Amino acid sequence: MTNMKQKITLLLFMISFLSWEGNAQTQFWSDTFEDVGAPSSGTRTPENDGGGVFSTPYPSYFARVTNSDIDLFFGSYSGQEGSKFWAAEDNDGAFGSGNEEQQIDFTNINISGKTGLSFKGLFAANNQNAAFESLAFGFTHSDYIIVEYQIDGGPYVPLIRFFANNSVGTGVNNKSLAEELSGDEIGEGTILTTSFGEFTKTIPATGTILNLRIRVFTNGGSEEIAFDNFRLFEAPVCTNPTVPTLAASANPVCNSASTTLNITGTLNDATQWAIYTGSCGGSLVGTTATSTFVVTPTGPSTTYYVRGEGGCVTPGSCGSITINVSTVSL
Ligand SMILES: [Ca+2]
Ligand SMILES: [Ca+2]
Ligand SMILES: [Ca+2]
Ligand SMILES: [Ca+2]
Repeated sequence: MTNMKQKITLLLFMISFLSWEGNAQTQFWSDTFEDVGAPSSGTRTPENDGGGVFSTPYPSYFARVTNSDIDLFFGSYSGQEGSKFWAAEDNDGAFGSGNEEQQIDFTNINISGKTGLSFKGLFAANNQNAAFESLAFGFTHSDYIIVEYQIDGGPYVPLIRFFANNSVGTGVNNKSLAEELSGDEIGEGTILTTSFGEFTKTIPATGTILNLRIRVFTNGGSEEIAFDNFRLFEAPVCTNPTVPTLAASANPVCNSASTTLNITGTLNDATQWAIYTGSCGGSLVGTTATSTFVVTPTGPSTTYYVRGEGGCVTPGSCGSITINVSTVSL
């Protein structure tokens, strides 16, 4: 019984591993906002980086910071990547009227040949004292975080947006930024807190050059916003091999003689052709990455089964050929 359980557990493990491998996500870009290697490629261009005329800890700012650089209503942010992140508070206090919205552009990110794109980022905000407004509740403006992407000079498309979740003027998690999912500038999704939370969004597009931008609107004290560790991932599509057609340089062959199998097909993402006898996936005779393979069939006939294997592919059907062996002794 235990043995059977172990076998089932092993089988389930192998199945989950195989299906995970098929959808493997590979990170190809990041901006950690640390001092070195950020962003990993392309260019980060912030509208401002600092606290206006003030010295640290900034009371109002749009800047790449550590916790000690900024004057927070609640102590400090937690859960950031590394030590530095980007933070914003009271943008017009720092940079003057008309600068309530501050922006960072992340440009010239190469996505050529990449598929299955997705974005991950860490976001945080003050959720302690009901700081943020939305036009949807009759206030004069909306505070927000909006991340958008653009591919090959096309229009900017929203990726993730955060707006105030209600108009209750006191208490934790009131007038707090939450993910906006319905288009009404009211956040009803996950509420941002003082501990960075990770959000993932798929980018249902492909192209050559991708630009990201983040727009942050904050115009009051305690309207404290932060973000960190933006990343882009690809999940390469795996293309299975074609089912090959087989021919032999000689058929029938004499007893103990060899013949060359000619394999006509396309490996795609497979790495080699596997040649079997007995059945497809049966007894492995050998493998080749070329289009030929020499076999020595046994009489009265031997059937060879060939399919592409290796890499990300799931082994499928075989092409087959039966080689007859002449019984005439020479
Ligand atoms: Ca503050
Ligand atoms: Ca960081
Ligand atoms: Ca909404
Ligand atoms: Ca505001």
